[in-house]
Amino acid sequence: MRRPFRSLIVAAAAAALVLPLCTVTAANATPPGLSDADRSALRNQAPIDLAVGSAVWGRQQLMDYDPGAPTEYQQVLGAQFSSVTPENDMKWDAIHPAPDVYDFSSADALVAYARANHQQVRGHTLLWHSQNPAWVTEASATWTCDDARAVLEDHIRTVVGHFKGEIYEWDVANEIFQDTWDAGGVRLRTDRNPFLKACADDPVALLVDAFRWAHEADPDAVLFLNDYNAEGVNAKTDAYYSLAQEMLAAGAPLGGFGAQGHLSLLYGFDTSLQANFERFAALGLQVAVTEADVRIPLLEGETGPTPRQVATQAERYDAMLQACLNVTACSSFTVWGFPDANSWVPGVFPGEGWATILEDDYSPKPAFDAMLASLRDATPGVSPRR
Ligand code: 9MR
Repeated sequence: MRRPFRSLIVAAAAAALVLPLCTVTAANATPPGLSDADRSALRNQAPIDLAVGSAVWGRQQLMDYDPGAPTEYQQVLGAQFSSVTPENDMKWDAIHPAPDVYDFSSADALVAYARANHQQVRGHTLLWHSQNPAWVTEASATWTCDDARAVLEDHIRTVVGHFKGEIYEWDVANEIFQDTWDAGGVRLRTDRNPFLKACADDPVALLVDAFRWAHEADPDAVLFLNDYNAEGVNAKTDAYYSLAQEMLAAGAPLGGFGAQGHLSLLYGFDTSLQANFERFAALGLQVAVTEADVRIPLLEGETGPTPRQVATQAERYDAMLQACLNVTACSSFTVWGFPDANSWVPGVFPGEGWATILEDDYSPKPAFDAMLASLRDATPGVSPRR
């Protein structure tokens, strides 16, 4: 059974453009102007201090955007979400393909789309071991720390400066810690991250400066550390907690900690997410769920998940959202793309899939319904959490 969801989308998109979301603040108030379509939109049910976002690949989805004739995907993105994250468009290989070449074309298209749809933009990402262009990989073989610093400073100042005033949160440093199962255990990625490698003698000094450069280029953006397997209280998040304290003590303009939230039903759910968020919030940081998806191991011969798997997926998405709602420092909750046809999961995890909150025809899955219900319960109407 499918609800008549798609027919509501256009009306919800239109309402999102005209409704001043912050005018209704009383608890339990349902804004009189909200139609059924508005009540079916995540962005309209979220607290006014919580952005609800999705990753989107601007190059593939938004280059042809015409506000007068949006594609169905573009309508859903605008109707449901108050925030967008470039899934790939602001990564080094996309935006800085050659030493003296910056290509902002697809990221600019994404920012223009977000503006037209009254959405905020999460910047992603400035310092990462992955998706670096060949010229970085090649040059870094002989980098001194000063060389690496010069390249990184130019990149951060140029990219953050280009989008100054357009980005509310930046993932400055992404996945900079190894995992417990990596050789050497949980420690900064001084082997695989070319910048940390060149500055392995004092990688924290590089991180502090990376945050400083970003802050100088856009003082209004909140600057995040971001990682996977960083939901609960564990060895990796312990390392982040120590690093955050060290960076703050050194005066770094660190503003947030992001747990990506890439979950799989092959593993259990760590219920310490809220406790983890609370300890980072106690340092004065914002927290966020930045890349939520819940992939399902699909049984051989089956075309889709079992009802039990579907229900468990909904519980996991909802549990992450609940942890965020329960911590007022949680400023954004972002799902990592939709629908399943756009998900990164099948290409990387053979046998797993069905990871997003919308079906390929954009009808809502139980995970979507659970999230919508939680947003409503937490803040009936559009009232704030605090
Ligand atoms: O979803 C992204 C996919 O399209 C890219 O091919 C991939 C390349 O590494 O990166 C994916 O996004 C990642 C994100 O940037 C950082 N956290 C993990 C995400 C999933 O791999």
